[in-house]
Amino acid sequence: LLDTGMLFPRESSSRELKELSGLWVFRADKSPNRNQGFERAWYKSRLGETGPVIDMPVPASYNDITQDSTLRDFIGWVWYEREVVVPARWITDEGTRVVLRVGSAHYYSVVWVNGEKVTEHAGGHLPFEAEIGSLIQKDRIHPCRITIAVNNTLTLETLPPGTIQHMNDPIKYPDGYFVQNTYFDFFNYAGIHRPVLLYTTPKVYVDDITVVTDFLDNTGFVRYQVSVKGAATATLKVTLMDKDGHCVASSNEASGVLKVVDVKLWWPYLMHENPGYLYSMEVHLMAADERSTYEDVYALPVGIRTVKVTNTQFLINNKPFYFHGVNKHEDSDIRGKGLDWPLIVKDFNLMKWLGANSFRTSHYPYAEEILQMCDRHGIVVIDECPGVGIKDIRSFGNASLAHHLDVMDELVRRDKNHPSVVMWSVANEPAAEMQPAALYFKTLITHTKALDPTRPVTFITDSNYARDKGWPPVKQIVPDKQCGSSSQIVQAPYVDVVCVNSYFSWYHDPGHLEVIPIQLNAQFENWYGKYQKPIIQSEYGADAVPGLHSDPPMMFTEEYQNAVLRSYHDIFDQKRKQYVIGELIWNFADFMTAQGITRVVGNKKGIFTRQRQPKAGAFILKERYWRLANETG
Ligand code: GCB
Repeated sequence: LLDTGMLFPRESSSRELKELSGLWVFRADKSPNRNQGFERAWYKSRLGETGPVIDMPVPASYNDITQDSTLRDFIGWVWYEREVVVPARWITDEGTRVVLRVGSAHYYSVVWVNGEKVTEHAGGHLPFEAEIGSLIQKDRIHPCRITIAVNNTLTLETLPPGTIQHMNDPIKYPDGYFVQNTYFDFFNYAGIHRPVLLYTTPKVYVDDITVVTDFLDNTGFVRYQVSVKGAATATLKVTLMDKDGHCVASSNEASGVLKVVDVKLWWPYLMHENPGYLYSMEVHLMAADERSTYEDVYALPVGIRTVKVTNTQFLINNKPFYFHGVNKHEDSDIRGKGLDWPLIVKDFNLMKWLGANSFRTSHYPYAEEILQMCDRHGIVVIDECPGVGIKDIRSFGNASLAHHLDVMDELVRRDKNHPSVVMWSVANEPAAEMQPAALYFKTLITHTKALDPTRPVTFITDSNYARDKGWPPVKQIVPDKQCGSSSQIVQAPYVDVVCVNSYFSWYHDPGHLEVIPIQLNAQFENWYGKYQKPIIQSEYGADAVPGLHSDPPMMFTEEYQNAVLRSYHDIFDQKRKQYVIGELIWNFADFMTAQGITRVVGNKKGIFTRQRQPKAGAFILKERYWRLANETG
């Protein structure tokens, strides 16, 4: 288990922050073995001295920034570099810790400062950091040079998994030709996707805070634990402030329970007139050693709420919560998966316009900045790890499982304190019927519950018990030759909520809208009949090319998307009074995919275009979600 915290970097009276967003120097290593950068130690001098460089914005995916298709589809190492002028006091004050933090870089990263390696990290959607104070203090060089090499190659041991296929036929392919295969449809955008920061803390500092909340009648309880690094003993003062800055509870202990009288609970959007209420937990640390005294201050937003699951309901603050929401992607024109504030705020405005109260972070952890918005606006989140496309039996191996467990550690460590996060999703559409899946998911889900006993855990399935009755699988993206004869969904017993994706009248029975009611009805009854657990329709939808029309509806038109939505909604309405606890449309917006014969410049199942303009389906959903909000909260 991880033994350090990963608190979001915040300024305070004891912490400074320097954001390194903007233009970096960049080069893709296009040498035949893609390894020249390491062989020639590009990190030792300025990147511009070892070859040609171009401007590259950070944060952004590099793929769509230039006109060069070989960069868009590049596989291998790319190199980023930036020089930073560090404030003199960071260098001269030995009581200061300087940390370099990368919000996320896809997929494998190695980081150097002034030519010395400071860290490396596997995984594309979670932050990592390195303490660099001693290094810059040693060199006493003000402009410090940060070099980050990032490799987007996916293998059977990465998450998500992928394979590199070498095409050795000289009649068909150039010498050394290879491609990256993936088992998911979104484009494998790469680069430095989230902000890179330098921040400081004192040498003795608040390393981590964990809060778990509860309430009884009008009293709220905040069980907390603060961990301190850098000294054996420190004096702490923990103060919980309400929105108006009044202290509502305090303590001098490193762990304990804060009692809040007349508690204001954190409520989801549309469930309460004041959703997303946040207290601020201010942790004030004081310590001293023979050399100096240290003071650290960190303020954590805290929402007080509970989450429980029964066999028919999902309860937030003991009230039934119905997920009427969306699945998203971090995806947009030009910047790819790069964090972009205008896009984030626009998406929140669209979700509110729609009456959406929730989303799933399909299919990887989203930026912390997005979760902070969810906390403040009361948008409920199913937090998914990058376990998407686990379709190859080799991905169930020990090394893959070990990495998957590590990723869950990192995810829970990062997101555990967000009130908006109400459930963890450990995977999307794994090949659940393969023999090793049972032990794999049992281990993974047990591990996740040990990391966080307070939230339900799920994985998302595209399988259907109706298969046992001779039906075809709901959908098959990858022809699965290793699939055993059993269609048991072996890991289902371990989840708290059954989340099912289905695309009736699309991936099979294409064009046959009339099959939706019978097939959807059977899907729900079979799953509930088998497990008596509440069900979320975690994906459904149809591609619609904006502006394409036909009546009677035909596939790919806006009318067909409308018809699919309406037909699903009729069944949801019958079942939501029983055990269906949510519906998440696939997808909020059109998104880029790899090129292929089923995708016309991307996946068009959005109810908004990639530019965030509504298709006809958005209006159907808007009307429905506002009606549901009035009926169910
Ligand atoms: C799914 C996947 C999602 C795809 C979607 C589709 O089941 O979970 O990642 O984009 O289907 O449109 O094929």
